[in-house]
This record gives sequence, C-alpha cells and structure tokens, in this order.
Amino acid sequence: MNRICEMLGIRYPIFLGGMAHVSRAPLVAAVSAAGGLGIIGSGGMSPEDLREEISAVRRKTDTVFGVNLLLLDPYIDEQVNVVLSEHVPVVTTGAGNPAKYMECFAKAGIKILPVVPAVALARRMERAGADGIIAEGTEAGGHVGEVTTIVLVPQIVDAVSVPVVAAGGIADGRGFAAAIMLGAEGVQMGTRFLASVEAPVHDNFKNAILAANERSTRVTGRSFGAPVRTIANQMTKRFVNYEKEGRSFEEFEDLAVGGLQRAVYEGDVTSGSLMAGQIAGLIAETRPVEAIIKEMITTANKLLREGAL
Ligand code: TUI
Repeated sequence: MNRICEMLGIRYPIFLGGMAHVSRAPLVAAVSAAGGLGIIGSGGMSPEDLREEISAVRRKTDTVFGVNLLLLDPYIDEQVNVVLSEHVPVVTTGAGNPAKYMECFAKAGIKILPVVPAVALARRMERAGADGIIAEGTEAGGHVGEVTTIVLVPQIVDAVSVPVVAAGGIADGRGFAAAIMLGAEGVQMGTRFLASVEAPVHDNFKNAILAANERSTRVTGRSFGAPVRTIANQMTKRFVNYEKEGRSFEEFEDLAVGGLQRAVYEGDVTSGSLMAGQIAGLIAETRPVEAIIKEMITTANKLLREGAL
C-alpha cells in the first residue's frame, strides 16, 4: 500500500497545491471528494477567514483535507493556532522553515509535510519530525527554488526515509507515472487544478494558462531572495524594474501579492501576477477536477504496468 494514502487516509496520492487565493473551499472540497488531498492555501487569509474557509470545506465534504501555511505570512502564528484548534488533519508549509512549529503539530496528531526546494532542507525537515516531504522543482509556479523536479526528487528520496511527494511540472498521468518511477509516492499539482472547472478563479487567468506554451513563464525576484514564477506580462516587467531599482523585499512582496489578487479575483491578466508553472504549456482545456484525477490514475496505472522496455 502506498505510504501517503495509508498515512493520510486518502484514496489517491494526488495533492492540490495550497495556492494562496486559489485553493479555497470549492476547489479543496472537489479534490478531496474525488479521492485526492485538497489543501487550503492560507496565504493572505486573516485567522477568521481561515477558520471560515475550514468550515466551508467541512460543509462540502467529510473527507480528509489539509491547510498550507505560508511561512512568510504576517498572520502565521495566529494561523497555526487556528489549525490546532480546528484539528485540521494535515499541514503543508511553503516559503520557509517550519521547524519551530513541528513539535506542536506532532503533539496534536497533525501530519506535517513541508514543501522543500533542496536536499539539505529535506534532511533537516525529517530530523525535525516531518511525516513526509514535498519536493518541489523549479518548474512550479509561484515561489520556487533552483533545481528541476527530475533532478530533485530522486535525490530527496535517497536522502530521507519518510515518503516523498513530487511537485512542479506535473499535470497528467504521464507526469504522475514519471514521479513514481523517480521514487515519489505521490504528486502535488497547482497549475493543472487552477485551470479546472471548480477553481474559484477568474476565467481570464484560466484562459492565460490554456494559451501559454512551455516558454511563457519567467522567474523574477531572485535578487530579493524570493524567486517567483509567473506567466510573462506587464507585471513581470515591473518586477524586473523593481529589481533594477533596488526596491525592498517588502515592496516586491506587496506588488506580487496584490498582483495575484487582481489576477485571481478581477481577471487582470495584463498587470496582474499570473503565478503558474511551466507545465501550463501542456494544459489545453479547463476540465472538472474529477476528470483530471481519473485520467491521472488510469494513465499512470497503464504506464506503470506496461513499463518494461
Ligand atoms: O511557497 C511556495 N510557493 C509560493 S508561495 C507564494 S506567495 C509569495 N508571494 C511573493 C513572494 C514570495 C511568495 C507563491 N508561491 N512553494 C513552496 C516552496 N517553498 N518553494 C520554495 C520554498 C522554500 C524556500 C525556502 C521552502 C523553504 C525555504 O527555506 C529557506 C530556509 O529558511 O531555509
């Protein structure tokens, strides 16, 4: 039995990336109800908003779900308290080191799977008590590391003994099967689920993903220590100018987060921040979550059975 499914009590080891402003109740509940793990993106949510979002998921489905905590969020300590008091079963983290919170999650019986972009951090997370590791390659959207998924995943699999989930560059059953062949026991997808029927995201943003090719994204913000991958548009140029002008990290972050909200809620694809991964080029239509998951399982099972050369 797959260790991720066994540990979390889910049918399929397919996670929804905890995307800020995108991974909200309708999408989270759809992924969990289809047998995967829906994960609320708590980035930018006040503690009250997060509590309400958790209740909204519970009203829609009684299956397992998780919360992603963005470690650079100004509300992070309050969000941790909400997760503990609401007895959320699974937590993933992004954009930082969650070590200082891990003991209280373990005591509360919450499974914790940090997202990491590098091998050394994966090792540190296992020592700090992580139940699993989400290894995210630089193909992913949003805040990214430097190493590709195909290079990162087998090295993290060899470095830790807890189960590994592959993220970045995966959008169909072929990518799922490839991740399994690299030693991962599950996959996490953001961009594919953003372009789903259930995602509470403006159609302009979804259509920008459908129109993208494999070279449509850019990484900006390296000089701030916060590289962010977005679909190239006017906003990307503003990011580049901010870097040239030597603006502060806070100014960059405000621009990025404000731009993400404009893209998601208002469909501003010109000056919004279209966080998406390179695999956007593979995505040709907006599909229902259940159809996405079914295709992944059917194709991956077929490929893995027929795998011999
Ligand atoms: O977190 C993500 N993806 C994100 S977060 C985000 S919101 C944002 N907006 C503006 C600027 C920055 C972020 C949009 N997309 N993915 C998981 C992820 N975590 N990728 C990379 C990391 C990471 C980076 C450094 C994890 C740990 C880390 O540790 C550094 C340390 O403290 O050792």
